[in-house]
Amino acid sequence: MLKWFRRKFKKKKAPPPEVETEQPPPEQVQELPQVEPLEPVPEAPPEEEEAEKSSLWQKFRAGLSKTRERLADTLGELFEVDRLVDQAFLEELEEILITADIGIETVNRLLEPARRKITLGEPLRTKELKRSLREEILRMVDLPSPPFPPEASPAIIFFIGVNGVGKTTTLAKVAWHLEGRGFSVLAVAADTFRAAAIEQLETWGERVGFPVIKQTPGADPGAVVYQGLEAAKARGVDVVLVDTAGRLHTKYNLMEELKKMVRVAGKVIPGAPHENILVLDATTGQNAVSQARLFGEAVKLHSLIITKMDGTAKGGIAVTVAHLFGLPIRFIGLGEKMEDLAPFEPRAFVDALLP
Ligand SMILES: Nc1nc2c(ncn2[C@@H]2O[C@H](COP(=O)(O)OP(=O)(O)OP(=O)(O)O)[C@@H](O)[C@H]2O)c(=O)[nH]1
Ligand SMILES: [Mg+2]
Repeated sequence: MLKWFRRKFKKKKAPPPEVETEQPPPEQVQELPQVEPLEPVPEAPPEEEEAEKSSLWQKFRAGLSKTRERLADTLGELFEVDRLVDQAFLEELEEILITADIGIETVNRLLEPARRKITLGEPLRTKELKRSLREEILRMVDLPSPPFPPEASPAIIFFIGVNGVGKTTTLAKVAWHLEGRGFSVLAVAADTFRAAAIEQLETWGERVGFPVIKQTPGADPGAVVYQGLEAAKARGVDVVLVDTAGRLHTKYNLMEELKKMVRVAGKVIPGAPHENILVLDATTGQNAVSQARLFGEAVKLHSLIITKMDGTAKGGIAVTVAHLFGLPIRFIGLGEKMEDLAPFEPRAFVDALLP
C-alpha cells in the first residue's frame, strides 16, 4: 500500500498549492463509511507528503462515491444479515457484480469457490463469503507495479487508447502531478490526425506549464516522436509524455502507425517507451476489455489509467481489465480539471466496491 508515496523522488519545487489545500465538501466527508486504517508506513514521510497523501486519499474516495452508493450499498443490503449462502443468494450477488461491470468471466472466477462449496453441500456463511470476495478482488487489483515514472532518464511514457477516453486530458493531469513532484516534463503532440488535438495539448501546456513538441497537422507521428525525444535528450528533461491519436482500434493502418511510433522511440532512446499506458473510460463498460485486447496485440501495454470514474457507478471495469490483462492501475480520473487525478489505491478501491 502507498508504495507510490514511499518511493524516494526528486523534489525540485514545491507541489502546486491545490494539492495541499483541496478538501471535499464537509457533507461528502460525512457520507464516507468507515475504512480500515492504512497499513503502517515504515519510515514516517515528511509532513508535507503526509498532507498530500491524505488529500489524495480523500479525493480518491470522494471520486468513487457513485460506485460506492450504487454497489456497496446494494451489496450492503444483501449481506446485512449473516446467514447461510444458498443458490439464490449467489445468483443475486452475481447479478449485482455484473451490473457494476465486473465482467462475467471475472465474476465467475470470484464466485467459483462459493459455488463449489454449495454444490458439495458444505456450509458457507455470508460473512465468510463477503470476506473472501473482498480478499479476491483486492488480489485482482493490487498488482505489483514498478515505480512511476519509470526509472529512466528521460522516461518515455505513451498515452494510448480509443477516441475520447481522455488521453490528452489525462496526459496533462499526469504532467501536473509529475511537476508537483519535482520532475521536468515535456509533451509530444503525436496525435497529428486533427489540428484541434495539437491545440488542445498546447492549451494544456500553457495552463499546466509544460513545453509541447509539435509539427503541422497531418505530419508523420513517427517524425514528431523522433523530434520530441531528441529535444528531451538535448534539454535534459526527466519525463516525456507522448499523446497519441484516438485511433480506431479496428483499423489496421492506425495500429501500424502506433507500432511505428513505438519503434521510433526505441531507436532514439534504447528501451523506450518505458511505459505504455492504456487509457480507458470507465463509462464504456465491457468494451474496455476488447480495447485492451486489441491495443495489447499491437504494442506492449504496461499499465492502465481509468478515467471518468466520477461519472459512473460502473467502476468494476477496473477489476476486470486489471485482472484479465495483469495490468496495474496507475491513476484514476475523477473529473475534467488538472487536479482531478488520484493515484490508484487498491484498498480504498475495494472499500468503494464492497460494503
Ligand atoms: N468527468 C470526466 N471527464 C473527463 C475525464 N477525463 C477526460 N474527461 C473528458 O473527456 C473528454 C475527452 O477527453 P480527451 O482528453 O480529449 O480525450 P482523448 O482520448 O484525448 O480524445 P481523442 O484525442 O479524440 O482521441 C473531454 O471533455 C475531457 O474533459 C475524467 O476523469 N472525468
Ligand atoms: Mg486527444
